[in-house]
Amino acid sequence: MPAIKAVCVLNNEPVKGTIFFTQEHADSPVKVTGEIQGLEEGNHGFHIHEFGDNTNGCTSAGPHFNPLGKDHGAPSDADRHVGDLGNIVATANKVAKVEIEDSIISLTGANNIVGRTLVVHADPDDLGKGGHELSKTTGNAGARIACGVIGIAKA
Ligand SMILES: [Cu+2]
Ligand SMILES: [Zn+2]
Repeated sequence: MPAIKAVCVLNNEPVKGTIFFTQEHADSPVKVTGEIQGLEEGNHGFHIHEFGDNTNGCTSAGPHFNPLGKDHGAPSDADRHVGDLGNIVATANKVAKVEIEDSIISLTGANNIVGRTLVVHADPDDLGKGGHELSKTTGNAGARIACGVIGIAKA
């Protein structure tokens, strides 16, 4: 069977980019790759939110994709939302190169992220450890500055 592929285009002036998702088999990790431009230098929360709904902009995407009812956390934590992909890092030229491998998200089955929304935040995700009232739900990552629905890509 060929690899499963999905793609998300972000086009939210001034933040733009394309992110690719590839999974060799149903039980393989998902490789998340691509580049996002127009970001302030530093860390930016990077999550899959529950709904593929952008009717009212990124707000309509709802909370982090969390089918198991867990707390927000770091990608490496056992206690995390399925949608918790941590932070991406923009350099001084405002570009973040994304190269993540994650074993919790999937492109098939119960943790399937296809049809949901990828969100980039204004602020760093504190990975559940910031002690803020929002740390355990959103990582206190601030505004949703870019988002796009994840779709099926040509194999
Ligand atoms: Cu988010
Ligand atoms: Zn989360």
